[in-house]
Amino acid sequence: MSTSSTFPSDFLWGGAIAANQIEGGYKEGGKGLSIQDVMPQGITTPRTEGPTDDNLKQVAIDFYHRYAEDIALFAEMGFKTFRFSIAWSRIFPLGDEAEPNEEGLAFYDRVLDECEKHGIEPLVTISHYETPLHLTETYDGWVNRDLIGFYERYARALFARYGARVKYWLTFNEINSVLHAPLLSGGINTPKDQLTKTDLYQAVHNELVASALATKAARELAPNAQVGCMILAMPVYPLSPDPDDVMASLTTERTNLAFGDIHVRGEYPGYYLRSLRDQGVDLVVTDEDRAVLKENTVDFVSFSYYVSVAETADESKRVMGEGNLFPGVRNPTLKASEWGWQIDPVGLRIVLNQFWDRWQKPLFIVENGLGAKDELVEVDGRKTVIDDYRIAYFNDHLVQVGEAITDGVDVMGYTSWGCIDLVSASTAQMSKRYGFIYVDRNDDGSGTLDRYKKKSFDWYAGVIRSNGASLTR
Ligand code: BGP
Repeated sequence: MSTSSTFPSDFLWGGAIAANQIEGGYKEGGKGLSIQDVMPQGITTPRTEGPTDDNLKQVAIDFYHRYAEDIALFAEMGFKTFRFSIAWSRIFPLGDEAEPNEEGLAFYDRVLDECEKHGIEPLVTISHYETPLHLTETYDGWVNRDLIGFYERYARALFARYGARVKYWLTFNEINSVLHAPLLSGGINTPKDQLTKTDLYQAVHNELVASALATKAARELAPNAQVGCMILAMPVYPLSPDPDDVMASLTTERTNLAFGDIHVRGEYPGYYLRSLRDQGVDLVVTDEDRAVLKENTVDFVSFSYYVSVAETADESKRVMGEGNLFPGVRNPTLKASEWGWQIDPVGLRIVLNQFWDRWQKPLFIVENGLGAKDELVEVDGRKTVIDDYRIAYFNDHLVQVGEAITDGVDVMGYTSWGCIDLVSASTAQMSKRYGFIYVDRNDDGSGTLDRYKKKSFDWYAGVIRSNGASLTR
């Protein structure tokens, strides 16, 4: 049975990517190095001293040179929006310069030209796991308060240049992930096992203040823009109805919810302050920081959603499964992807309802998708992938988005993650494919970089064309 469309007529259908996972051109156009240049295996191994040839991200899928062709393919699917990130080190190669790099700014002008040509609304992430390496090595990343000023200068340069062309902005990708992946998410050079809790939470605080200052800058420089936070959403279910398990799941979930609470309400919630005290964390928070947070709350909340997890107070039952960047207690009722991420479409409806009830802010699903191994085959003389598993994943999740909209949740749009195959963030593999478009590149770097439409390409085009009415329950 197909669903009659519950999606609003202005629903922003599209796809999402991040600069470091698709652009390549890692030293072109005056670009400086970023943390990604010393993370050839993602978060699975410690950073390297300098760039190494085995790093797939040096070329990635060569979007730096093929952006026009790729955006045309997105347009062919009918994208209303395209979420991309700007590589900070293209604009400020070291991160602490006074003036931006014109060649870097000009590259994104060209990307925006292509979006405009096809009537695609850009959705721009200011910082997506690509802190300039110099800021990591010289300042220890976000542990250092100086980063606030460098980020604000960078954000101001973007609003000044693109503010009239870009309506939707996200300040930090999955801002809560810094607690789990300090180098990837916070540009923090100190290895995780040597990082003090105080330094880690100071980095969190510095990012939150920077996020609010970017929102403030957008109000001044791009008054028509809307600024959202971006949270890694991962609903946490109690493993059993035992009240201790319910409390444990609430406590774990709050480690993520706190970031939305602060962005939306402009202050630290009591449970968060208690957790800092319990952990012996002593933060430097100025009165000015408090005022900046309070006065510059977000217009909307965006989030990624891949998995739900469980939680229990009983240590002996804490069997861990894989998650997006950090593990969680395995839910025995759910199946998992080839990478062990548990698949839970209803969890997306739960998150949407929970966030709406809690914050009453428009919600934007800016990442969701299935990382899977694909096989390129030939059908009627054309290379393609018969990815029915991916179609099923998207269909089931989008049906739940429709349910949430019927529940009364204000959902602005949906951008699937990795609408074109790209290098994975956690494992740096090409073989973990998310796209509607196959890119001929392998884990060993071989391949022509040619693009092929998968079966899901036409399927997603149909969903967009029918505004969700073609989804099946
Ligand atoms: C999120 C990141 C993305 C992305 C996605 C899938 O955490 O924001 O950058 O890559 O997860 O994760 P992975 O690439 O590790 O499969």
